[in-house]
Amino acid sequence: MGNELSAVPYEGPTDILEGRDIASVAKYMKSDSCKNVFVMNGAGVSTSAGIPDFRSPKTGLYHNLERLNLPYPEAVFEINFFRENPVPFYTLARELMPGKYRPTPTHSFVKLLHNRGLLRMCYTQNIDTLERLAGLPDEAVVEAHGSFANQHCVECGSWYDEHKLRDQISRGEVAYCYECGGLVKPDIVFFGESLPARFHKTIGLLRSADLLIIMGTSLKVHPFATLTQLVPESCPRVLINMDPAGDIGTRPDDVVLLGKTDDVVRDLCKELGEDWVDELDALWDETEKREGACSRCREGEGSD
Ligand code: CNA
Repeated sequence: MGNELSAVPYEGPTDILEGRDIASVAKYMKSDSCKNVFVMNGAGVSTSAGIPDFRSPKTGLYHNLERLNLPYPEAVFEINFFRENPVPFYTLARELMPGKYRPTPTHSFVKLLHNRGLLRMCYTQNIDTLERLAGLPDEAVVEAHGSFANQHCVECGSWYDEHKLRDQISRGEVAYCYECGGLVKPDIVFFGESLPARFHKTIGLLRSADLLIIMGTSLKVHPFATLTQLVPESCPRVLINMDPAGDIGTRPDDVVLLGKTDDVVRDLCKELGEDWVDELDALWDETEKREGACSRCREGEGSD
């Protein structure tokens, strides 16, 4: 946490884009110069699915955690606090657990980038697995803060059954390891834990970025937020968010598009062409059929 950069907006001419607006971004995306697009997602891409983010005033999780009796809001995602008192996390997990939520049009936009052969990698801070439910293959996503897709004992590392944990979470019961009796938690990354190896292995790819699209994040959690610094200086960075974030706006080809991600990506698709809008709608329609399934159920290995 912390280390925010002070953002002094750049007001000089652009280098790569014609302008710092949505039409210029679309024009660049259609050009031969834009082949490797990277996406960074935060909680704001999932709020329209009904999943609260952390920091939005009134609706964010941190605002609504009083009932959990925490010493401070971040404690719910701290491994040492979890070892002492797992109940607040399990209470929250019941609300956040995947299977209840449908991907948003913003998730379908990322799938559309993939279908068009533009997406090189989608880095997400979200633990809701909605990128996968939108149809992105595993190799196109890095779940930088882990997900509910796997679960292990925090003491001995033994695997725990996904369906059993889901049942226990939905009943408000804490799960304990079959092997050593330690606490079980989904493989989501808590403050104080390392990010998955795949995050570290893939971040070098950002050096090849022609475009970085950052959506629905306050860019306050590190090291995730530092990904914005790893693309070349010449790579346009586009922030789609309700509020300004990080240092986006300080480089000549930074574009800040303030608004709801679902609305802005639709406007961007309109600029890209009618076929983009049609495909976006079709991809989002498909997500309705996938709603409500957990990963094993989708693969036909079990039932909810
Ligand atoms: P955050 O700090 O709560 O910031 C969210 C940002 O999104 C804010 O700047 C909001 O203004 C903005 N926002 C909210 N709704 C919209 C919208 N519809 N359109 C555009 N912008 C919007 O969340 P971050 O992701 O930056 O923080 C990182 C944390 C949040 C990670 O560790 C996640 O694990 C964690 N988180 C994940 C989920 C999830 O999986 N869906 C939910 C809540 C928190």
